[in-house]
Amino acid sequence: MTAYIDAQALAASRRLIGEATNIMVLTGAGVSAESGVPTFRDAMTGLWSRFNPEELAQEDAYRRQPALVWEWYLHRRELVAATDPNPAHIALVALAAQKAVTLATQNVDGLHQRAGSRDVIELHGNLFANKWLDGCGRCDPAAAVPGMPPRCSLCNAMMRPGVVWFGEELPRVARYRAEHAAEQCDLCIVVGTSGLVYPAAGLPGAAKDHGAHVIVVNPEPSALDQTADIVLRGPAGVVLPLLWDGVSAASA
Ligand code: BJW
Repeated sequence: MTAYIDAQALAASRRLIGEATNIMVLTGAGVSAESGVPTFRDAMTGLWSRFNPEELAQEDAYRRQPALVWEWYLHRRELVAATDPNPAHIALVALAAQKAVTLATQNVDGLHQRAGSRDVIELHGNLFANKWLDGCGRCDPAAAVPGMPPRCSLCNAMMRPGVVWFGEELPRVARYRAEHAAEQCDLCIVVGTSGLVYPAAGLPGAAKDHGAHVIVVNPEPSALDQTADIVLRGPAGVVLPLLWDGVSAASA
C-alpha cells in the first residue's frame, strides 16, 4: 500500500521534522477521509446527492431553507458520531508528544480531539455546537422549542450549527492563533486539504514567507502543492505514521 510513496521525499520530510523545533500542522477534510467522513468537496450520496455542499454552507441558504439545511447538519452529526479517529489523527497525537506542535484544523468533526490532540485550533467551528441566528441575547438552548430547526422560546430565533459558513468571519481567537503559529513555525505540514478556502489556505504561504519549510500530504494535486518544498502523495493515514516513525532517529 505504501510502495508508491516516494522514498526520497519521505526521507527528506523525516529530516525536516527531526530538525524542526516549532511545527504547525494544518489539516483539512482529507485527514478524516479514512475514518469514513466524506470530504467537503466529495460528491454527496443518497438523499443528499442532488445538493452542492458549497451552496448549503451559507447563511442565505439557511434563511431560505432552514429545515433542509438543519437536516443536512443533523445527518452529518450522525455520520461523524458513528466514526472513529484513524491512524492520521493518532499519528498527530504522537508527534505532539515529541515536538512543539500547533494543530489548526478546518474540520468541524472533532476527530482530532477525540484522538487525544489538545488545544486544537478550530478555524471553521464545530459541527456539534449550536448558536443562534439573530438571537435576542436571552436565548436559552435548554428552553429551545423543538423543531427543524429548534427555536428560541422568547424571540423565535432559529438555532444554527456553530460552524463558519462562507462569507462569515472566522472565530477571531482561532484565526489569530493560527496566523501567529504560521509566522512562528519553522515547519508547516499541510494534510488533506484542497487549499481552496481562505483565509485558512493562506496559512502555509504565510509560514513560507516567514522562513518555514512546507510539506503537503495529499493523494491528489492541491492548490497548495506550489507552496510546498515537499509533496507526499498518499493517504494521510498511511503517510503520517511513516513520518513520525522517523522523528526520534532524525533528532538524535
Ligand atoms: C486526502 C485523503 C486522504 C482525500 N488523505 N488527503 C481570498 C480569495 C478568494 C476568496 C476568498 C478569499 N478570502 C475569503 C474568500 C471567500 C471564501 C473563500 O475562500 N471562497 C473560496 C471557495 C473561493 N472564504 C470565506 O468566506 C471565509 N470567510 C471569510 O473570508 O470572511 C471574511 C469576513 C471578514 C470579516 C467579516 C465578515 C467576513 C469563510 C470560510 C468558511 C468555510 N466553511 C466551510 C464549511 C464549514 C461548515 C460545514 O462543514 O458545513 O469549511 S467550506 C468547506 O471548505 C469547509 C472546509 O473546512 C473547507 C476546506 O475544505 P477542505 O478541508 O480543503 O476539503 P476539500 O473537500 O476541499 O478537500 C479535501 C482534500 O482531501 C482533497 O485535496 C483530497 O485530495 C484530500 N484527500 N482523501 C489525505 N486519505
